[in-house]
Amino acid sequence: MKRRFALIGTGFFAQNHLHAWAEMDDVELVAVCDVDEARVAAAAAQFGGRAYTDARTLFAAEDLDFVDIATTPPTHRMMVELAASHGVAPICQKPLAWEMSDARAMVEACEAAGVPFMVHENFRFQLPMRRIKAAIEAGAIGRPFFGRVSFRTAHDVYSAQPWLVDSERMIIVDVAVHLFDLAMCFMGDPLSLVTEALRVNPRIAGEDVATVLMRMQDATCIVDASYETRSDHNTYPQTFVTIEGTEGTITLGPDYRLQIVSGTQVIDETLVIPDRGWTSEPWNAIQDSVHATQRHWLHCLDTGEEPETSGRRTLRLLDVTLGAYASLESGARYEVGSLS
Ligand code: NAD
Ligand code: 89V
Repeated sequence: MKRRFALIGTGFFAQNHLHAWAEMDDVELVAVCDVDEARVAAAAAQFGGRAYTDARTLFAAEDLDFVDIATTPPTHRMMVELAASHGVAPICQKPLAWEMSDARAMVEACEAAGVPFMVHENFRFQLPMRRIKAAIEAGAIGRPFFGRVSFRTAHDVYSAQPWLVDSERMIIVDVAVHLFDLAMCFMGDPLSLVTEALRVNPRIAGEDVATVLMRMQDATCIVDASYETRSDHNTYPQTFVTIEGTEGTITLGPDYRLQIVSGTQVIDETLVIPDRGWTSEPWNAIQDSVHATQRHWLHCLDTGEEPETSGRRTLRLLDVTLGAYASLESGARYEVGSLS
């Protein structure tokens, strides 16, 4: 049975969603939507589906099993609530929302409508991150007690995502949100955190360098991100990870070098990201994770399992993310859950 779906927001990153969906023979793209007529026409021409410029018109006209929402955060709540009101299951891009109240409303709308809801948070679905998760769950390093999840580059992110230039809140809610999810995936939920951040680039509105120290149960984890880190090797958009445990250490370094020290055993390998035909460096690991994320969504629709990044579970991630700003603004430690 093919699941019928629509994609809303045929902009920059949605191209990866569309390519990944096009690989799958158990879904049918019946419609695409964007307020930008040229963009939606191009998407329909390349990937198929009827083209709409208004989401309400689309939902009124189409019979859908799910909708893939790839717009920017200001429209996420409206789109998710619209989907839920039509009994259509939404998967929605990150960050889910810029306010907890909006995120809660989306989760409640989907639960009231009885439709599954997932956030397209794909960093945890990157191949290297699945390897790290599996090694930790297999007990390879014992109990983790220290972590660092780091994303540092001077890449010009603004050319492809110009909406980030004027975002009053930037690298924490757009990048660190991914890193918090990885830290929580590997080490569990934080109890508290403290944030330092600043703006280095005078031409943007928000913070572009941030460091967050999180306190987990019997562990600490540093999450750090920068769009102003100059080096001789631009590793954008790679994420580096260190997890230290009572029996060993896992390190993910530049260009997917993974080292697992487990007791006296050392595994050193350079991971190879599958070439999907439409993927290309430097985005290939993220593009491959888009496919994995979307396959997970379909698996959950088939089995009824709650997605790893369900809307409900993402409320905790958003509390951490917005709590990082609360700590930055107060100068004090943030007790996780205070905003929920
Ligand atoms: P974008 O601006 O390039 O694309 C968004 C599209 O949505 C635009 O074409 C816009 O016209 C359209 N749109 C806006 N309002 C609409 C409405 N009411 N109805 C229909 N269409 C509407 O943005 P982007 O850089 O592609 O980012 C989109 C989302 O993807 C953001 O939330 C961003 O954080 C996220 N993103 C995720 C990843 C990742 O998964 N790793 C990477 C980059 C961006
Ligand atoms: O994946 C993302 O959300 C992008 C990136 C952080 C890679 O620049 O915005």
